[in-house]
Amino acid sequence: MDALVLVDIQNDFCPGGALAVAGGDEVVPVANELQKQFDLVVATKDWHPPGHASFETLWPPHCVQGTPGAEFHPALDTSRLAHVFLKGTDPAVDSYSGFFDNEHKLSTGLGDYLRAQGVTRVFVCGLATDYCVKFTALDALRLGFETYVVTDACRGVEVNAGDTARALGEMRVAGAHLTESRQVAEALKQG
Ligand code: VGL
Ligand code: ZN
Repeated sequence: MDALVLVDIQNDFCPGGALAVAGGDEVVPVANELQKQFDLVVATKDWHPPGHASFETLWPPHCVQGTPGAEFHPALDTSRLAHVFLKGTDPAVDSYSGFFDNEHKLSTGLGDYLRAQGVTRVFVCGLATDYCVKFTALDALRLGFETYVVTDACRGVEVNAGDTARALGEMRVAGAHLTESRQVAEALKQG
């Protein structure tokens, strides 16, 4: 069984949002097309309480629970999402991965959910390549899922120039397949 995992395709990570990723909204049509090829699609949401620890250090306040910035991009097709996993809900610990918090203590339930559905391969895309997509893909690999990253359905924050390319390299070295959306149909056939 294959699953598509849509990472944090939320308003605050799109142009005009609180932590905008350049071209973040461009992943939306690609993600919508990709969804049609999967029987199982899940999504994550960055879902911080007000005053989250990360707002004092690394990031401006973003994806605050219940605010418009935390909603999915309005053009994202959410009608086929089997489940939405919330991350970053602990006020003190951040969670870049869709599977675990950054201390690897708290699970979102995504891993168990995918296993229970008989998933062996995951295709990951969304925002941002160099943070949440990267850590989601690395955890998927660590949990034993064959992991594909659909690169044209991802965009990076690029706090430092080159972060996106470096992140893709790290994922590849860790065992992820980097693929483009037009190649996904072929990869699925080879299941
Ligand atoms: C993210 C920074 C802070 C992400 C979330 O979704 O990549 N990045 N919170
Ligand atoms: Zn966040």
